[in-house]
Amino acid sequence: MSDATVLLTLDDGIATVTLNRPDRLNALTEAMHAELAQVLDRIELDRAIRAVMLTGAGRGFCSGQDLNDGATLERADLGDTLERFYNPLIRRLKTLERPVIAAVNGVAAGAGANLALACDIVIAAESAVFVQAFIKIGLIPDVGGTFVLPRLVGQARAMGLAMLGEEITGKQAAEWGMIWRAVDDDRVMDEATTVARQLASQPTVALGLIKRAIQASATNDLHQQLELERDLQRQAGKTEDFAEGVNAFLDRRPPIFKGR
Ligand code: T3D
Repeated sequence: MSDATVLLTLDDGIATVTLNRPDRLNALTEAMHAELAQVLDRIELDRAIRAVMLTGAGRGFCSGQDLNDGATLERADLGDTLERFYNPLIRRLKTLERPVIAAVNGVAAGAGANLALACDIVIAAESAVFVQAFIKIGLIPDVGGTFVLPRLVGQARAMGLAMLGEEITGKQAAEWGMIWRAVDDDRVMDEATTVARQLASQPTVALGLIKRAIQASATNDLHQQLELERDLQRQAGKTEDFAEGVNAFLDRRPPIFKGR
């Protein structure tokens, strides 16, 4: 059994990152943030990795900030924690030029919920729980929650989730459009792996550009977005995978994308 609080396995172009403090439902500590940052360094540098899967060991996905971790209560400035650990983590996931799939195997609370929602595709067990637990300890949703929630589920539901701190299941999250899909509890890893495999065989550069375009649409107007699409499509059109896609279509054969 590994002592590492974050595990990384590489298989056929897929990096699986497992938060590994199951007895604390994978609550995040400073040490864990440091390990996670190292794992992301490695993923960023390895171009053979074409999809990333994030999940939790044991029965939880992630219960947010570890409320026992050292200085949490004495710390005068929680903004400092966000600035040093959480905000860089979310920025890295958002700018990683590879698709990131969250396999939400169980409870995702507080920062853990919003960490999942920062991933590009979220697949959850039907009985998994998403909870904006912050208000229960006198905090506001962070880790991007106040940005992403109203965009995913609308202001009314975002307000309810944030202010009431009610739990919703993976099934409900999928029905609300908060996540991509909820599946039977025992199928969550299989489903996420299937999606990861599919993404790992897709044109990786285009997937990275899709991330950029869809994120930019949150703040761009239509004219800015049209210009951005022009610029990004120009890049996509210069890839080997675009040439392969067109040739494969004309040859009536399945394309073999190399991710470049
Ligand atoms: O610097 C900063 O702090 C700013 C950043 C803040 C970001 C945040 O994430 S704030 C929100 C922090 N998270 C929470 O408030 C969630 C706390 N946990 C819970 O509400 C519940 O544990 C859950 C709803 C997640 C799950 O409930 P349940 O009944 O399934 O499990 P449990 O029995 O409560 O938890 C199992 C164990 O994990 C338990 O330990 P024990 O009794 O077996 O020794 C519990 O104390 C521990 N645990 C769960 N969450 C955390 C935790 N320990 C430390 N920190 C946690 N967040």
